[in-house]
Amino acid sequence: MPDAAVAARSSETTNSGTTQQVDVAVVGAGFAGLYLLHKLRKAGFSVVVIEEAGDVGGTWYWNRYPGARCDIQTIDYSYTFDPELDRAWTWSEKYATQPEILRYFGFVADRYDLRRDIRFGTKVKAANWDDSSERWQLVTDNGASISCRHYIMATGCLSTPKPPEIDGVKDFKGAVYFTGRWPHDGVDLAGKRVAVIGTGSSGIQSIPLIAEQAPHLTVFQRTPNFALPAHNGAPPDDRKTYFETDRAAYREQARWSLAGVPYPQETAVSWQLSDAERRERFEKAWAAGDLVHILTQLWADQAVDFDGNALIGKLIHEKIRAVVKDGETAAALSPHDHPFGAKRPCLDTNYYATYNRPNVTLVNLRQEPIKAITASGIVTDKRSVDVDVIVFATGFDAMTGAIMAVHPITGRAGKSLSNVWAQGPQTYLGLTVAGFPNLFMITGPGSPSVLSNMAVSIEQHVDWVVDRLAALREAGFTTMEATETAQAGWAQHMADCSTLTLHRLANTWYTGANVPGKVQGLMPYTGGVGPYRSICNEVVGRGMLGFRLTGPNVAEQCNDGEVVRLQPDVRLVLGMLAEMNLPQIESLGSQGARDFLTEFNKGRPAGRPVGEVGSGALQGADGPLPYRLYRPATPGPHPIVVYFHGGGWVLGDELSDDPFCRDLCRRSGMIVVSVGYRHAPEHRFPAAAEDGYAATRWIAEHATELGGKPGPVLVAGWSAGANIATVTCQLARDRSGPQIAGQLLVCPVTDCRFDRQSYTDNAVGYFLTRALMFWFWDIYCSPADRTDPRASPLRGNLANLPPAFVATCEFDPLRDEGIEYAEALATAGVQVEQLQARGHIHSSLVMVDVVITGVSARVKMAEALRGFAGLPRKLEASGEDAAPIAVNAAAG
Ligand code: N01
Repeated sequence: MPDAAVAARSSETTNSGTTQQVDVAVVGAGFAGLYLLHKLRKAGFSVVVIEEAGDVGGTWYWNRYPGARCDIQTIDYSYTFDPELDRAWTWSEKYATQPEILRYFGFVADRYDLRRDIRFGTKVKAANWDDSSERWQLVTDNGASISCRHYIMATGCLSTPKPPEIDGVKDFKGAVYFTGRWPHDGVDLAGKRVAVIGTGSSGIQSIPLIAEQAPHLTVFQRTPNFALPAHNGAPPDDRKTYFETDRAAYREQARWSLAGVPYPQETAVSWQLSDAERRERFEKAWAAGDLVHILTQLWADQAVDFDGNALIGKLIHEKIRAVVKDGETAAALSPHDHPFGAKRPCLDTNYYATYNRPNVTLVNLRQEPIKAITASGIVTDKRSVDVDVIVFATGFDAMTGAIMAVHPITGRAGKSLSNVWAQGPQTYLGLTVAGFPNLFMITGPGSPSVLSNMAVSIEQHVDWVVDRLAALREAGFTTMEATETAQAGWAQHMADCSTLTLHRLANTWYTGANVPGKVQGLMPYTGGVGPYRSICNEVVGRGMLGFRLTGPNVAEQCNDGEVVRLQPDVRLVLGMLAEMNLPQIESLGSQGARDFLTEFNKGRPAGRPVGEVGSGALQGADGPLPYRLYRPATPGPHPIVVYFHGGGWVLGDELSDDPFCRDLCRRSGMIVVSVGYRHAPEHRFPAAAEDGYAATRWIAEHATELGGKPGPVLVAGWSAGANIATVTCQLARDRSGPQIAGQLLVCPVTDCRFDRQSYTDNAVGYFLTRALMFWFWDIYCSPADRTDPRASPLRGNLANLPPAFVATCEFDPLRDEGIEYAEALATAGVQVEQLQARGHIHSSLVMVDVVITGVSARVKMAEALRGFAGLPRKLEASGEDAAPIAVNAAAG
């Protein structure tokens, strides 16, 4: 239906008695509500929008404080659903002011004649699901109640200001304002002594302007926040040119990006760049004045690695010191308690310079908490500040507040949403809640929402929901409800995603930590906009996976299950590999496969620095073998780990697991010697096994020369390398040495049988395939030899072997033989620790700095090695282990 026709089409809304009957009711006439109304009408639904405010605009209707602007460039902060609308509006600035944004919403409302279906000045007081009519019944505070088939919350994420939580506010005789509810006719601050409490985005945007108007401003800061200059002005040329050259491509790239803004994925990691290169990147980002740029484009590990992130914090501290003249004030303004980006950074105009003004005072509440507000001002532990005006820029009960605080919502069997969410929000896709049929949330908790360009996320949600409603109607279904299984799976996926980022290290409104008593947990989805979109599409592609659909004249449909079981980064890696359309390795021949592996490894991030890397030759079973040695930066001598790389006894060399060897060396604080053992088909069974044993013996005998600790060594390996490592332990026991203190086996090959369940479940699709394992075995070992314990160690004598740590991965053909081996070792009386890595594939744990969710497993492996060597299991506490400090410990 063309847009013009939509605008002209009359609403099908009818009033029956005092109840307004509609297909869909929407709460909120902001960014999401307006598009919902338009799209639902276009799909032929009757709709009413309920809006508390007097006009459209949502958050932009309420947040009118001085300096309010968007912090995503307006070129990106726009509707894209109608190319004609996109062309019809041109923003005047890179970051539009609140009045201009509000004008934009008015323009959109007029263009599609939206206001006629919006009930302004109206609040929903209660929403109850009625099972018999399969409709939501809404009670309002103004006019008719509403009966609707579907109920959609387009209430925004930051719409419920949180109370001040400071004693004495009511006693204050002056004026009190909240940035989130700023008076529409403005506030005259001339001649007024003003206090601002709060230094989040609202405080940081308003403080410079308030300081220009008021004779004196006192800022009460509890937590300093990172702020960077917006450099507002005309939209930047590079962006504008790309946009105007190919608007469709620009918008599409944004839709599939991580943050909803068309930036590529950065690939260079911080330790690959020199100090000068990092500084250059940082200065460019600082000059760009773009939050998404600085949050994503510095280096690949900035948001996922504590050390990579800390580099940015230091550079920003320098900037603050360069601007703020008073050293103590500069120090107080410099954030030290959270990683950059873990709390939302702010875009500012003259924020830090404002503290050089003689009429501005900063009060550091970490040193002098607020005791109370009195009739004349604010009293801290150390002083009393008399003011005429207090501005609370203290933030919002974010994400859940916007849904729960609005009104009671009662779903199936009288369940209240507040009770269901008592321990934190539970949703499927951030869009729906089990037990609440036909209830939808736009940018709800569990969706990318506030960690993305909201414009892009809102459009995706609205499109997905309205398309589903239309498809439901088409198929004769009247209800749609998430299942408990799907919802629990989403919670697990959310938790997996959150381990990828550093958000867990900050107390923020993202986690609910800003509201005393609120259950804490990361609420937005951290997996990224593009991946989220592909998951939503997958739900539809797999027959509405995780939803129960019912209707009066159709059979119930329920494809129950979890949409994502893989770890999020593993899913991304597999997606990228699928896009590369790689050849089947076994089709390349052994040399071709080796060349392929060499090329493939060039694309992975460089391994992290260790104290020293050396190489040399050692004595194998039948001549010299190359080795690579990784030495920790700490003073030695260190215990030695003899490492065997993966590659099915056919591929790889002493360099091919370089990042993993470096990681083991750094985390364990031990020397790692990676052995270049001989490969099939040139050297078939038992060459690799015998080389493994000989190399271990040689290394143990030459430990002192290698700078290692004399005495028992440790062995480790991945895949076929783990097979060699454990075979070496059996041979060392049977051949009187060398002494081995422990074995680390990562996804080991332990047996030649292919009939275990994991070979069937994971035959294809997870990089190591069943066909590839067949090929490796065929090249390495004749069928007659395969039952030899030097090929299939599971068939050997397992008694009196060194203690073992066995790691297996859920989506690996080798999973079950690894688990069986660990169990058999334990039965034989060997001390064994097992780690079954959920959601991982065969190569996950060695893909250091690509599969970040493998970190906890890598930590455990290193700890196990240290335990085997008789060292304390933990090397040292890293900043990552530190818990964020409690922000709400004391009022103020
Ligand atoms: O709120 P905030 P906001 N005593 O929660 C402090 C979006 N936004 O309105 O950090 C003393 O960030 C609190 O201290 P602490 C944007 O996404 C966008 O500024 O809890 N202080 C903090 O300093 C943003 O992130 C724009 O220790 C108290 C401040 O108040 C989100 O909205 C503009 C306190 C609250 O900061 C929220 O921003 C504005 C107490 N009792 C907002 N309670 C754009 O540019 C709280 N604080 C688009």
